[in-house]
Amino acid sequence: MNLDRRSLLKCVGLVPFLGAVPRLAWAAGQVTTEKADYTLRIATGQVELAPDHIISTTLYNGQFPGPLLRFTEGQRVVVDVYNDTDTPELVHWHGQKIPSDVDGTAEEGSPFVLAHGMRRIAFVPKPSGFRFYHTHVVAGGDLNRGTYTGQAGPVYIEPKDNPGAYDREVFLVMKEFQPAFSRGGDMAMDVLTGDPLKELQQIGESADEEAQEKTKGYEVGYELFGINGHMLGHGEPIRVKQGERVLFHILNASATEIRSLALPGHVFKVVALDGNPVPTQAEVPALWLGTAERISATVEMNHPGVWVLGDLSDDDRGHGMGIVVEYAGQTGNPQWVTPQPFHWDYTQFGRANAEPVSPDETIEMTIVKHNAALNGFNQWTLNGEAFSMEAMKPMYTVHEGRRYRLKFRNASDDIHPLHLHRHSFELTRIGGRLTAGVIKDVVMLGGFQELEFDFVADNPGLTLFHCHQQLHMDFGFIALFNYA
Ligand SMILES: [Cu+2]
Repeated sequence: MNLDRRSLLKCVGLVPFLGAVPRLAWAAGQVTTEKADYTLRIATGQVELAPDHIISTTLYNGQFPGPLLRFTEGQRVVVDVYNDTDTPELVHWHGQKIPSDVDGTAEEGSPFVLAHGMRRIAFVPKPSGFRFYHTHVVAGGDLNRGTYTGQAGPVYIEPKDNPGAYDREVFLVMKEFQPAFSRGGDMAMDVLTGDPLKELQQIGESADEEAQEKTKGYEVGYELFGINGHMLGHGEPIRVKQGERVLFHILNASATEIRSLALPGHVFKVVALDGNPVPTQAEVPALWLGTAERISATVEMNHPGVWVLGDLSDDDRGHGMGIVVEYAGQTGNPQWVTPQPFHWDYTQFGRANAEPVSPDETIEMTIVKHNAALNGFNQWTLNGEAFSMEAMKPMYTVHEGRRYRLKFRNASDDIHPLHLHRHSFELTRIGGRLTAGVIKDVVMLGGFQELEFDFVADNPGLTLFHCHQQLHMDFGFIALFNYA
């Protein structure tokens, strides 16, 4: 099948790197006896989601999530990555402004960590805040590859000065396991503010009519769900005291899904999105996170009891997507109360009435889904072009120092978590509203909606843009940016 051929081609494409990779690793050993700050070992291992649900997948250091890596902004870090698996791997440092060769993507030219090989990676971490690391290989039709595995772990880059007013930090990594293909078509979720645009619906309808396949392509569903590698009710609860202020750092490490989180009787004060402090620390009853998004939020523990901190989806929570919050001295079964319907609006965290800065240039991308066009998988095109992993051709050339506005037009009903590598961007328009000051590296684009964000070309080198939904990325939803 096409997929196998493609992954084979990728391995063949590796050959030119074969000489370079060991030399780099060796050179590091020769020049210095510097010890690595961290070692990551990629290998198959087991995760005990619950005593009767022990799963096997690829992990970092035999655990899920991978170890919390704490870096200091601006202080160089050395990470040794060992790959004990039979296939080449890539570790991507998500949300960091670092060079292309260490960012960890094939499209940007980062060398693979070869099967049963190692690579020493060194970079200066920035910007500060909550980031993460994860594999960046193509999974295609192989649900044992890419972000379907357990290869994800949190990174916290300590700022030079820490403004956080909280009693303690809790890191939560939301993740599904036991993926399987389904062909039911995915459920459209009423998550984001803003209305669908007629014009985009019409483009989507024409694509549907042109498609040879009348059914929608494969989607991925999951059997088991968990937070920090434990199904709800298993693993240690989060133990809190009345009056405490807890800072949660929440990561959606899903390969494909959008997640939500609520704690009955409590509100979240959002202090940072994707690790970047927000201009307006709005309080919300629930959080929504697209694939790879992070939210840092404080919660005042002022409602004693034993509670479920869980996903709004009854089905997913029922299959494990939650964790127990237990106040000191409280006992009993954890309680869940479904909150009122709530739409996620990024602009509430922006600067009120702010006009975004004018860009030097605007690039428009129209996103179209071609039902089941690739062996039963949906194909994705940006302005009519699906990215080719064989050609790896840059689509846009940017000039250092210029401010670019990317305008996305989504002619599909899917929500897309759009991700730009090696740069942060500022939201300027979403759901029909102007905004400023919200700095992110992933943002959800609603079905048949438009979205605009700006980025300054301030980190020369090949730069990958893609949808973080693994199925979308692997089947065309990628654009590569080159610097002039
Ligand atoms: Cu997508």
